[in-house]
Amino acid sequence: MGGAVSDSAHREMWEKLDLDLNAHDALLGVLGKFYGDIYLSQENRLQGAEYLDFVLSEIHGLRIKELQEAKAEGRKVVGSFCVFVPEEITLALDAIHVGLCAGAEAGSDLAEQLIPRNTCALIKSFIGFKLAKLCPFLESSDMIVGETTCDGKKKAYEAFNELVPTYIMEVPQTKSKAAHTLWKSEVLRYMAELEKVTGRTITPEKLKKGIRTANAKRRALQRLTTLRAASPAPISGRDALLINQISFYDEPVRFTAKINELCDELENRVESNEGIAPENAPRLMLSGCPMAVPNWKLPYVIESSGAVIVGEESCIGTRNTRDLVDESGETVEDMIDAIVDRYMKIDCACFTPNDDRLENVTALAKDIKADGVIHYSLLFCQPYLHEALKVDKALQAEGIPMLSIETDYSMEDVEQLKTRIEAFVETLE
Ligand code: BJ8
Repeated sequence: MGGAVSDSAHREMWEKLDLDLNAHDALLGVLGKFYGDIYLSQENRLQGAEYLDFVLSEIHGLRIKELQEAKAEGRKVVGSFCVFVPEEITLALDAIHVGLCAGAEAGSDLAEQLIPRNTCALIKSFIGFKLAKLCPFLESSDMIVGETTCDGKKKAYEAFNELVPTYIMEVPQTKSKAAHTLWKSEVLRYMAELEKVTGRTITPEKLKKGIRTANAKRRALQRLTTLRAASPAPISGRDALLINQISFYDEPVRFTAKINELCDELENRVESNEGIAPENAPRLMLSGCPMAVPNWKLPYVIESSGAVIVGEESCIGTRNTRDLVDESGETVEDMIDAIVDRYMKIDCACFTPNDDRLENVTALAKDIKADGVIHYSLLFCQPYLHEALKVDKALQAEGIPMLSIETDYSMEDVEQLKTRIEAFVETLE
């Protein structure tokens, strides 16, 4: 990230996007240092990690330049905060789909002027990034899509909409038949709106291609999940999380090819029994809220305690990659139905009841041979805090120990987290 700061062409681009250059320089400086300490300091990393380092170093540089070039050619950029926004449709309309969730504290104090203090760090962060003029993805977006998931987000979008027009998708709260019908109408409404924004029309061919591109990306990430079941673990949890995070920013076809290459390398490692951590290192699974870039605090603390993370049950993890869209549909109607079915399987804690998640968490923990689970909730996140209790019970029934962590983006609790995690890891050894 440090390299991008010195590039004058990038600075000009950021200026055009009306970023606050000084604040942005400071952010990139801090992130560069953070990345160096957490990522570049790892030993025995994969060669394929060069791709991850490059994407991260240019995430506000070359990738934003690519977005500007695409926009100059008439393509549109859609920014979203939730994995419920159907990427297949965005791709079918030749638009670019990017994630806008933010994982840094910068700007959070400004956000507190618009939303209550006891709001989760993820929400404060995206509002703060807008107010502090720090996010080039947000400033490049032609359409920003919010959604009715948790109460915190729903109400925050009302405030956010005053800063920047925000299109809201109504995500149902149950998995009933009526909810399914509502979601289908919302998917169709999104499609119609994006057709207007892009000036293009959906065709069966384009939608099929969009479905295949999104599925291929998910398949590459599924491959990664499967390879991590090997013992010793062939890749660190930090790098695997980074791969999932990058999946929200990079061009999907390039990303898929690079991750498949990286998985080839992992396969060789697994075959030669080579691991990133010793074979007897406790294997932990993370479960809970999504971890947006650059929220690497907890994985770093966990992996510094001698454990290795072998899976993430979150929207920046398997919750977003587990299910594919059926590819057999030939008409737009059939394909939309397949998209609706796939998205209704997402087991976000905003649904009630949400028993599927309990089954999915225990199944994943067993599949990837986790010795224990760390449940991660952001402070003030009601949906995941409630479910932490249920997940604990479900895991206990399977004899899998769980530690529940509640934290935010600040570094103040690092020592306290270390103590708790080290004690948990010791019980697993
Ligand atoms: S589908 S998990 S991406 S809503 S952490 S903002 S829930 S108070 S992020 Fe999510 Fe979509 Fe669900 Fe996934 Fe609210 Fe909790 Fe904050 Fe959260």
